[in-house]
Amino acid sequence: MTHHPSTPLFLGIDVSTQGVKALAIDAGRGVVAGTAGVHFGADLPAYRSPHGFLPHDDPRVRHADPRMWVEGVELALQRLAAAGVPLDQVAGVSGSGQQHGSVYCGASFAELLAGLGSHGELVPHLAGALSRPTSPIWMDRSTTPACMELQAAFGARLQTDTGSPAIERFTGPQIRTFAREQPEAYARTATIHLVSSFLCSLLTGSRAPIDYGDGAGMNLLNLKTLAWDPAIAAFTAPGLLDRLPPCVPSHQVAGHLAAYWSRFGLRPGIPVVLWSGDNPNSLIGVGGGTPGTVVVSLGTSDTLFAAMRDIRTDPAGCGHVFGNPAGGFMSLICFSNGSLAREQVREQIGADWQFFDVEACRQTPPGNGGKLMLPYFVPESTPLVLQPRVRTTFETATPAERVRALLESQALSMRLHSAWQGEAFRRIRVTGGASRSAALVQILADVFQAPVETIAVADSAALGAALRAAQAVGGMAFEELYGRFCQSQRVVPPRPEFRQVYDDLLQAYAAFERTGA
Ligand code: XUL
Repeated sequence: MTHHPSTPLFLGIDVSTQGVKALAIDAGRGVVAGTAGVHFGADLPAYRSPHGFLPHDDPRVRHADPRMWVEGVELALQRLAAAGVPLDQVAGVSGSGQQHGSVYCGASFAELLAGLGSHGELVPHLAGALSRPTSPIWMDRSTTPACMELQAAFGARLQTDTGSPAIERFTGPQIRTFAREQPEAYARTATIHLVSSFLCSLLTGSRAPIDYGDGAGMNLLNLKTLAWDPAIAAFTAPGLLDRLPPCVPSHQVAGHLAAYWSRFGLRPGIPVVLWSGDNPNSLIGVGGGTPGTVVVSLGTSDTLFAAMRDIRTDPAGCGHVFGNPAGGFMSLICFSNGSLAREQVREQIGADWQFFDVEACRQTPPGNGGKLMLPYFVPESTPLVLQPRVRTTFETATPAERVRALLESQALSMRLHSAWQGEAFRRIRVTGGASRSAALVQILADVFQAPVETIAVADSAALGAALRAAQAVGGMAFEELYGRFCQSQRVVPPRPEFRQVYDDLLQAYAAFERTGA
């Protein structure tokens, strides 16, 4: 169906692990004008990356070919135009990249950008402009020695100043590892980009800055000064500060769309707003950019993120702090055993989802007689548990009690491990597959004593990028945009009569986790 916009369109492009999503919004009318997707494995098989990364003998090594991301963006734009979205009506564009991944550009990358389009297709010229042919992505776990060295050199300051302790997938440890293992290639590197700033540079035809949202996922940005930390950068790799683009607020215009992109129907010269990471973009895409809302995404692993007014860091070292594209900061806490654990328990008791999501909690009371479970079927990030192991406070339990023990423990863990933010959560927004579970939604409301809103925002990162473009270029307020694009479907209120039950159970859970995790 052809879309006839009455107001300008804004475009969000999300380059994630598995593929690319392009999404155009008519911000004035509050409608999504169209979306198009590309799956790297299925649509770009020549890159031999069925899951978005290159196979490697060492399972800790996870790299992707950055040309695949660019080709994915081009194909997504073609498909969006083919779907009838009038790309010539787009007035501003922004994007989202999987976080932490880094792209190593040689000196000729600047020339490639300056002459964008004068040599025809972009992708065939990219390889010659890179000093490292592949990019480590967030799934890479091969940098433990670099993390230990950073930690030994800076101790607690690393976390209090950059928002996270040294983390394998974060860009600083990745850069340190590369500079040491391939010093010549590092010496040939003129600029190190994140996935987000790399693609933004290709759109504008000039070196794009990194935004505070994605920049905070590098173990390099000092959140107190909002500048690269000179001492940490110098320790990470020689001459690193000269190789990093500046880090600036997310709402800045990076530049104007290069003429190259007119081949897809876009108007050259439209403003390109800085790209950011997928999690900061999702915060905006689900309407969570204002402090007071906590967003819980219930997927294979569960993630919890929330806007924060001031910088605070997790004393346990599990949660991360990134820049919030709407201003201030945001948390990101990952619970690895999310639906993964829910699936395991459901299989163990041989129940269907109707029983798991509804019946089990009808048959059992809130508090469950103190039955709790530490459901570490795989290694857990929050709290940090390296050896997977499931523990319970009980020896025998009915299937229904087991389900409640799992769900209550998961919700209590979220409350316990997000308390460091010091934010009173006035509402919880849930997304993801398991938000269909009536039981889990009610338990979250009761445990946090806050209303839970279910939202049906598909493609939250791409939508967040489009909303950011509308805010920065179209001059619309985020609150207004949230009202138009991020409405809740259902609101489940907390039941005050169970406040005490869960305050008490939280203490019991914390004690059990301390001894059992
Ligand atoms: C966040 C993280 C992932 C990536 C890819 O720290 O590693 O969420 O951003 O989605």
